[in-house]
Amino acid sequence: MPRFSDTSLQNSKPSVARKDRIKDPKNVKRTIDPAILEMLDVTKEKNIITTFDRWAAQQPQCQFGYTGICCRICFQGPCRIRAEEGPGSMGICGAKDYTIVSRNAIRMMAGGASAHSDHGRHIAHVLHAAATGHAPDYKVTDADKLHRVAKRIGLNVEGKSDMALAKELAEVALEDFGKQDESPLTFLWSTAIDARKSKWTEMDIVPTAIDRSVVEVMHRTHIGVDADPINLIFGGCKAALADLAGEQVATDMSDILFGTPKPVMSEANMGVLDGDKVNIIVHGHNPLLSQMVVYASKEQDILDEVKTAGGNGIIIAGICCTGNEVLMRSGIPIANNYMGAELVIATGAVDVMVVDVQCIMPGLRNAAECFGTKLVTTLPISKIPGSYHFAFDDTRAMESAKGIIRLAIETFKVRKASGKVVQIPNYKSKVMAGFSLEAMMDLFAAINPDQPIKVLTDAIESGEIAGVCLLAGCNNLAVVHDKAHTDVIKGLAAKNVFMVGTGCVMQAAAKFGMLSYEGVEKYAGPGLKAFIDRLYEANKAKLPDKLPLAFHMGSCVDNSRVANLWSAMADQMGVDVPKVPFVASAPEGMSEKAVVIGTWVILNGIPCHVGPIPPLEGSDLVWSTVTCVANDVFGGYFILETDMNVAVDKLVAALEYRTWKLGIHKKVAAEYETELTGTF
Ligand code: NFS
Ligand code: SF4
Repeated sequence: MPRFSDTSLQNSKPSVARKDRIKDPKNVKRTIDPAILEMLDVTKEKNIITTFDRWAAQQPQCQFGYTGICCRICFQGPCRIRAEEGPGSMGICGAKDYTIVSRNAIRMMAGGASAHSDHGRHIAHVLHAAATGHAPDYKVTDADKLHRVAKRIGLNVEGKSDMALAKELAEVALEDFGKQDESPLTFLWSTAIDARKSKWTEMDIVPTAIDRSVVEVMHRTHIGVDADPINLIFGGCKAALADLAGEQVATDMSDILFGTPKPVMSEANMGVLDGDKVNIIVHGHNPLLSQMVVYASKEQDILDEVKTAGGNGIIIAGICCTGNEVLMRSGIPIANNYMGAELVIATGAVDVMVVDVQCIMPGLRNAAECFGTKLVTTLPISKIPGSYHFAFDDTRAMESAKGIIRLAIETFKVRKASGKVVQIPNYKSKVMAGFSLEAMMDLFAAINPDQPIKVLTDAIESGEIAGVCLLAGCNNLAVVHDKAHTDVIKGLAAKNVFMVGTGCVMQAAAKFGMLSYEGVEKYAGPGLKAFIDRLYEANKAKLPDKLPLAFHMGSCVDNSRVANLWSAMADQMGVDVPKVPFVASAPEGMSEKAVVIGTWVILNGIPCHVGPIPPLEGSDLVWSTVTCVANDVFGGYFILETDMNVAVDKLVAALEYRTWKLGIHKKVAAEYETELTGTF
């Protein structure tokens, strides 16, 4: 039997020493986005501070915090690990580096799980309210999806009206948050494959209620509870699986309420704005608000008011994941990703930026004030001093959304009357998005109607493509904005890796022409190009354009769609997920949500690259647990690597290793006429 030849890339050390990681730290122009570069000149000239200035001002950053060995869990602290041995090697309570690092890490996971799941809970509540007549502006838009999800979780669908079924479904979803029994979460158990479920059960990390898993993390990390790093990390793993369930709830409920995405064309970057129109930016995460603003912008009374105000029309554009939600379902353009939010305001063309929750920089308020933009917060848990607060009322959603648009129309009038010139950088790229799992399967079904997913797995087994990579995550100025994302995408494309993605990385891809066929022509290796062309040829009649280089699957909660994709691949191949040639990369990961997603990606058995190094280096034990031991236990592990070329090599090596191993298993199974091994 041949041995796998190149193991040099299977190591857990980042290739760049800590002191050399932040290149050119005081340079404010840490981006390759031409629109942001143009706007940074404007903010500099006008003396307006943006996140790019604040990053430079924070350099150099504290190395205790950077490596995770600062503890502030009780206020005897902060305690920092300052020595290898003696009293300085522990916190005041005696906590060692590994306890401090793992406690901090799992609190990040709990934060991420809370954010995603609370978002999911809100949507489940609204579905319930819609089904019981309390939120009349929302309805079941995708009854097929409602039925599919209901059947998946084991509800009897016969003879029930859509509304009755929606109510029942929402109730089951809501139970997953707070039930008190010991049964697994319905929204986790109804999607994972059996081999993963046994693994998680064996490891005792199966969450029984989403909220409880978060509370348990907060409890066990209180001073003087859990000090065992492995036990702590396993507690974090439970919260991570709860997060996956919360994301699944968010995705399923959003599709039912607003429709399951299908391929759609749009555009990305600041050039989508138009100074003669009323410009509204939706920024944040929850489609309950943004989708309603989109609906409201099409109402006749609103269109008439825009006209009367002298507007040439109305533009809604998105930032961050709520932008992804409305791009996927309504083709709403992308103005920028997380890091560009203040610079979009600096165009002077934004009349209202309306936000809900998550990844909304408090610094936006300053930019908004300087450029005459009204920053509008909408939810009780997310307010920013100095901004406007318009309480968004689910029970009168359309009226709330119209109120926000009317504020934009008023601001537009003031902008026009003042004769203020706007400066909109002339950059935008064509985008194809809308690839829900259903849309992907539909593409595959045009080639193989009986077993659509086999189109993807066959392409891997034949060597046409090297495997699949999930591109996920945020922006982080520890790397050069959008450069890390685009470098990873270019590198993987050249190596024939099929890419799906979510979140702010997809907005980077969108801005740089990688969500259109232009990206295929420029960057795809021959196998990947042949595969994408073949998919297009089979689906030509129903597609609005040629297919893109990377397939946009939605917002960050829609990573659940990607988990469903690899589960479908594993199922078809008859193996556990760690055998599937599938990897993940968050080249610019930053948020607690990214930490928790990365964790459940690993628990699913997928190697996961993160570009900026998370605060784990302060404990060798924790570092080797997440980069090596995790692989033995779950089949997934973190690849923490700041050099994007090396990261691409490591990701491709991980895919090649899996394909090689799968080949061996197949050979053995054929030789001995046995089943493929179900373990890894
Ligand atoms: Ni995900 Fe999407 Fe962007 Fe990161 Fe923030 S918006 S939810 S957390 S920064 S990708
Ligand atoms: Fe220090 Fe322990 Fe308190 Fe942390 S919990 S701040 S290590 S005394």
